[in-house]
Amino acid sequence: MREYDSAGIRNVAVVGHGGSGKTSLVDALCFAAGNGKRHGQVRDGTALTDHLPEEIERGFSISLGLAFAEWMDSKINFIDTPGALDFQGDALAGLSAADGALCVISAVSGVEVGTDRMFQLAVEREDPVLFVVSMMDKEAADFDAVYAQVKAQLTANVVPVEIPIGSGSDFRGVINLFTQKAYMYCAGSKGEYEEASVPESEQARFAQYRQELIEAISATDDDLLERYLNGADIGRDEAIAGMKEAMKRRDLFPLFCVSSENMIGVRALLTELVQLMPNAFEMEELHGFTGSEGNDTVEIHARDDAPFSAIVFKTSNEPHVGDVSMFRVLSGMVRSGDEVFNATRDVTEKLNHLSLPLGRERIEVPSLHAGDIGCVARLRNTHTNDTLSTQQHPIRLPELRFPEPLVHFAVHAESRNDEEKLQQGLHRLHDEDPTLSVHYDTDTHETIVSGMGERHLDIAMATLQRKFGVKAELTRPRIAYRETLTASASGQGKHKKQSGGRGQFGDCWVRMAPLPRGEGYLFENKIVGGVIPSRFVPAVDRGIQEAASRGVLGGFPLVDFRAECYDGSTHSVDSNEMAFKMAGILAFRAVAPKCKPILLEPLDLLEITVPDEFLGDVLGDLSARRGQIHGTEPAGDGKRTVVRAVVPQAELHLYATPLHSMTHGRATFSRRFAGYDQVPAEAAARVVAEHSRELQETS
Ligand SMILES: Nc1nc2c(ncn2[C@@H]2O[C@H](COP(=O)(O)OP(=O)(O)OP(=O)(O)O)[C@@H](O)[C@H]2O)c(=O)[nH]1
Ligand SMILES: [Mg+2]
Repeated sequence: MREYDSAGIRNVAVVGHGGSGKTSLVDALCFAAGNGKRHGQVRDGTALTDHLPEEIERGFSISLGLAFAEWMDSKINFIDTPGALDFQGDALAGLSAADGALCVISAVSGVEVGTDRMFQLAVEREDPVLFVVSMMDKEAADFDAVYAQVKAQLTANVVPVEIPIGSGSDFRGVINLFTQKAYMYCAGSKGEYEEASVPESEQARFAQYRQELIEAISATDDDLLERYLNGADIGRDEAIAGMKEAMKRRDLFPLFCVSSENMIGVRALLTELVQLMPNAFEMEELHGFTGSEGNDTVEIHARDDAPFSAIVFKTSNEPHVGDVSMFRVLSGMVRSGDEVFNATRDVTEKLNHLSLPLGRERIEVPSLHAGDIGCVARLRNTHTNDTLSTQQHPIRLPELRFPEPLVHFAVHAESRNDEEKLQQGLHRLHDEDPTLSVHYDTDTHETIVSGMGERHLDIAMATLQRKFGVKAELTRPRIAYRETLTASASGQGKHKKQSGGRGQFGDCWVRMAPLPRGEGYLFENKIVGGVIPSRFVPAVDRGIQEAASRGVLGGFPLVDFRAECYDGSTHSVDSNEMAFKMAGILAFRAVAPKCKPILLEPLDLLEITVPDEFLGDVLGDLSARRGQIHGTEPAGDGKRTVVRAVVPQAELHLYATPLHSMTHGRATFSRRFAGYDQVPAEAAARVVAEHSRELQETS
């Protein structure tokens, strides 16, 4: 394997809507370059970057996949990302490791929701983006229509650099507008082509598109524009250089076309990726933190002679191997066997068997240069988002922020003996995929697993079974209702037992009052004159807390109240802590019902970005879910509105599904816990009845 330094490396994230042909294209590109040994297919499970059993079984990508192609003295690292929204965490991670995005659009389906989303994400990251129209061999393929859609829906700055010759089963070549040549492909080969002059029949289209391209490039540069207006010709190399610079500023987005199936346009695309995508040396300098406090910043350049630094952008757990960390070297060189420093966790790690990932394969290499992407197995204490550097120059990079989870389920092992394995497995899955998270809900006593969608969690359960042998089931999570008081009252709790032998005596008077929401519980000892000996007062407190944890309305914990113990009496022989705790319980049971208790439910704050044409539907649906709209404001692009609403969690289970169908998948939302509020009386009665039935069934 040849070595490449940063000037010879391109890091390209392949993004787009689900099923647009990303994985097939990456396979075709690597096969054409000779790095893929066969022309793999998604449908028979042989595509280079779809190799997980869950991916092969379902026929789509679930996790990011890495491969590379060596072309024109350069190495192009491809990061194939999943298009499905459920797995957008990996698409984000993939973009974060790349210097440019290749956005794939199906020639049949055109611009879709996922195309829009991934394009916006790439632009937000200030990456150059190159569009590819895929599946040109399909019968309904329509290059011109897709071009028009991109222009209307994504960016007016798109311009074709290649146009197809023929379409559907007649798609047989491409015309490159830089070289002004036609490339006619020989079907069934490794994508070899013959160069020819532009056929007579295509001359008119060619002339029109060529003019459009040269005008577009000239318009981005004053010198070029002046020469163009003076009638000078813009040469091939000048046009390419102009396009590359314009792409870096996101002033232009070139458009290409391919058929991965028939290997047409694939080689031409490799050439253009080398020519137009920035190499790793051109990476914008990054800023990392140094120093023990992490408050000094340092510039990071992709130079081999700089101190080593790398960012781990993905971890995957492989059977018989363990955790494999995939990282991008940001600066410096690293050799197999080097000891490096993980400044994020303050541990040293040894990088044994440095490798280059190529689909499921890993090719061992003696060293990696700045700018390259590599992987290493079995780091002891390194996770996704950690920065690796050296003890002499410790560096940390800002963490990539993953989206908040959108759906929550309770998870149970089918067999009770597997509970521990389930917990371990779930935590391993979280290490692989930060958008999947796990926590134990102490209110409802359930383990909650959260993710980006139903399918995300279903597939996580399949992975759990395959990798950790645990069969688990997902159920709708219980809602963590609570109770609280709305009025003050006082009363007595007296525990007295005299049944032969030593008796029990505890007696207290307690006043209870509501506290503001979120204040919890406060106990005040107002006993004067020792009517209850001070050693027994804490027992009253404990009794009240124990009773409060079981509530008064429906068995939910009662919170946000103050209890004041202000009177009582004692017995010189029969009083003890147990008896006063009982008295506390009895006082709570006597007083709390008099304090007008109410039921509280947890609420989430939703932030929904919705295209204006669906705003009415979304608002109507929110009010049907008992949501309170806190505000609406136009999103930056003038076509969408951001809605903020507070909605009871009980009304939000799987909200992603109805929102998706109401808006044809064009709305996005985030949610986070926003606090508790009173449940309206009618709904409260229903909840209480249901809960007491459940309690009876389980007791
Ligand atoms: N005829 C034809 N079919 C193609 C071509 N490229 C991809 N396909 C088929 O389209 C389907 C989707 O292709 P993938 O490569 O899996 O698409 P993807 O973008 O990776 O999809 P996700 O991983 O779900 O985001 C598969 O069945 C492919 O065989 C092509 O050039 N021609
Ligand atoms: Mg795929």
